[in-house]
Amino acid sequence: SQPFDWEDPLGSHNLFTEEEIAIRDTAEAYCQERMLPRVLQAYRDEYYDKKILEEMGELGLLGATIKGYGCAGVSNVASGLITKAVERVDSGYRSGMSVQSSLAMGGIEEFGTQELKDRLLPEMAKGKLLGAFGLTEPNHGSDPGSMETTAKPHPTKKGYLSISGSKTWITNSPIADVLLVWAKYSETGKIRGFVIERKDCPPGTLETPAIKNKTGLRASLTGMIHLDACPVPEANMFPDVEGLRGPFACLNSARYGIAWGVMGALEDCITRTRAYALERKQFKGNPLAKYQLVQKKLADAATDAAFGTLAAIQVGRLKDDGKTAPEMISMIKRQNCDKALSNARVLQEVFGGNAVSDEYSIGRHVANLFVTQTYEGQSDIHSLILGRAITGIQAFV
Ligand code: TGC
Ligand code: FAD
Repeated sequence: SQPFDWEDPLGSHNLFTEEEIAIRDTAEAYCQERMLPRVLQAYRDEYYDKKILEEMGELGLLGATIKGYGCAGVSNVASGLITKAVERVDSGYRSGMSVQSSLAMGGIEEFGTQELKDRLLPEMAKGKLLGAFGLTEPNHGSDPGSMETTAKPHPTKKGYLSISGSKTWITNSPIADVLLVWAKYSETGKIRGFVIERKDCPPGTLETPAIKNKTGLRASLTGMIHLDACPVPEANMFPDVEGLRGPFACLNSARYGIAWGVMGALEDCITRTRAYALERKQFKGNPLAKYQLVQKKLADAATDAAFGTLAAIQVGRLKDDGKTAPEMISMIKRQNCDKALSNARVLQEVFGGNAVSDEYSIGRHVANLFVTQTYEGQSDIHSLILGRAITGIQAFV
């Protein structure tokens, strides 16, 4: 028999290839040595160092599953391991990466013209061009199909469209060079994807103000996108996809990544709580870890982290084989985000008053994990997606 490893209780590392382990180790070394030392101050200052994406680009961590265009072309499990390593440090850093890799680069790779791919993807893979993904609007979050942003033929510029509308809660928008925006095309009334390049937008047609004073995800930049008759070349409209299938195809990859990432945040909570419980003594010099109630909290969290990781590996392998249904991704996104948040909230109790000090990081993870449960489909929305698949009856409306 083998000794029990509390850091990998169900031996998930046995399921990884040598290449996947090497990629994991590279990502973990970078995240622990270069990212972790920055996060406390960044979170306090609500500051996102955009050099992080460039550093990740140098290591081949951006758009990692994409084949060609200077991307690494690794398996979905390897990409999950990268995501988990980043989110072990902070969900905000993972957010910045997910938007760049899965949503912006992934969308261009899947639906963009060859010209857009050749021109944008190599620079995005290096982290030199930064991406954003604008689906949510002030009046339409869970129900993006009702969006009000429109694209219509430009009244004066031939070969151009004119896009007007507002998007909100958009990760990376204040610093993004390339904004993948979803809007209704006036000629058909259908949703289409548009690649908006900041450098080409005349003054006043594109504004991306930051949303300040957030209570979570403070080490990530979030903002709005205001478009006022913004001229966009017709060639920057995705040619072959219309309707919500376009944005949701990008979301399938990003939601899959979140299911992995939050397991990294939860594992960091477990590691920190275990260390604290072994160190802190109450009642006759006993460490907190001696008490059964504290042990149960750790046992619950370690179990959920191990189960969640195994489920993510399984979906990753199916994804590589082209055998995933979107509902599988809803299932692991919902389950892993809910379990990461609920366990982190319980583990927070073990720190007593010290949980309130940001030096202990547990409060930061709890605040971040609330956001992960909310974006890319709030958990109750994923319950309804699953409920629809189970019963055949939709309950959204
Ligand atoms: P519904 O009728 O369900 O579907 C409309 C069309 O879309 C297709 N579709 C999908 N295609 C691929 N993958 C999926 N997962 C798909 N889900 C749906 C569907 O087949 C249909 O196609 P067609 O060709 O027949 O038209 O549409 P609905 O309007 O009833 O949708 C309801 C609902 C609730 C499922 C959906 O709107 C939803 O998922 N809402 C949640 C919104 C959301 O996830 N927003 C995310 C914004 S981006 C973000 O949060 C980034 S955070 C990034 C970070 O910082 O990390
Ligand atoms: P609402 O849709 O108003 O929902 C509020 C509550 O009502 C939720 O609990 C929801 O589950 C519930 N609800 C809604 N409809 C139903 C129903 N039919 N039945 C039962 N319950 C229902 N969006 C982007 O496009 N790009 C980004 O990069 C991005 N980054 C984000 C970063 C951050 C920090 C945050 C907080 C959000 C980000 N979002 C982004 C937006 C995010 O996707 C939305 O917040 C999310 O989809 C929920 O939409 P909403 O906030 O409008 O909530």
